[in-house]
Amino acid sequence: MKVSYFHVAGEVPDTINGPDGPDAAVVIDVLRATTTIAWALHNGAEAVQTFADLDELRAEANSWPDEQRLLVGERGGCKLDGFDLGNSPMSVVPDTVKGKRLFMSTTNGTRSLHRVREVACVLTVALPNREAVAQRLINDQPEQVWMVGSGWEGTYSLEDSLAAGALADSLLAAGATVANDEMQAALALWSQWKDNPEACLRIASHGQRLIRLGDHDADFQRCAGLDQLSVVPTQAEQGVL
Ligand code: 3SL
Repeated sequence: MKVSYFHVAGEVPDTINGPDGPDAAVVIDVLRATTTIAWALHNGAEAVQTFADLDELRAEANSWPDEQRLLVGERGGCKLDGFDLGNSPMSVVPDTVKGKRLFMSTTNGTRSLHRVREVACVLTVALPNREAVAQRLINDQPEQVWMVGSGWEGTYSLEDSLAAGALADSLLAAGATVANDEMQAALALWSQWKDNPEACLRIASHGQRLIRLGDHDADFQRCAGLDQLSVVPTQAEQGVL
């Protein structure tokens, strides 16, 4: 297994859907979309359908029975007007999400999912389900794995690199090899912060943005909690795309 990392959707090579493209794509948005997805599925959501475009989201959600759906929307770190939930992993508690289909759009994370949508196997990962996703990849042994961060409006993000390094660390221990410099750098970042990932999330520019927006202590703790969940969000099984 060869693992590569691309910081944002815009850096993913156009060969993604050709013969040299990956067998598996893993989308990362630590703060906070892929953490929210992992916790929502863990807490009993029936599926999480993601959308880059809000009109498409509304059209699809409207075709679903009202009592079986939740609209999850965030822009600029804040909940969207008219949506049921924002993008906090603290809001997707069992009483709210159990049995519901989540229709979700966020500033950056759902764009990265859109970019990799045609890859045969699409997964999402965050720190809480890092080891579960690693074990799935180790079992399935895709030849090429491309991890794709979400960043912020096209720019690099520290926390997504951190999680790419965390996932790669587990994969390398099982024999995977590194295929690009971005992956090497992510591994170095993980090695620097693995004893205190929450501190890394807090100094990241999007962490600082969330702090400026208000009290997000619980979100930071939840997003930094390593290997707590066994859920493996996939396009095929939970409609995550
Ligand atoms: O950019 C995104 O997709 C979001 O995860 C950003 S936020 O953490 O909800 O502000």
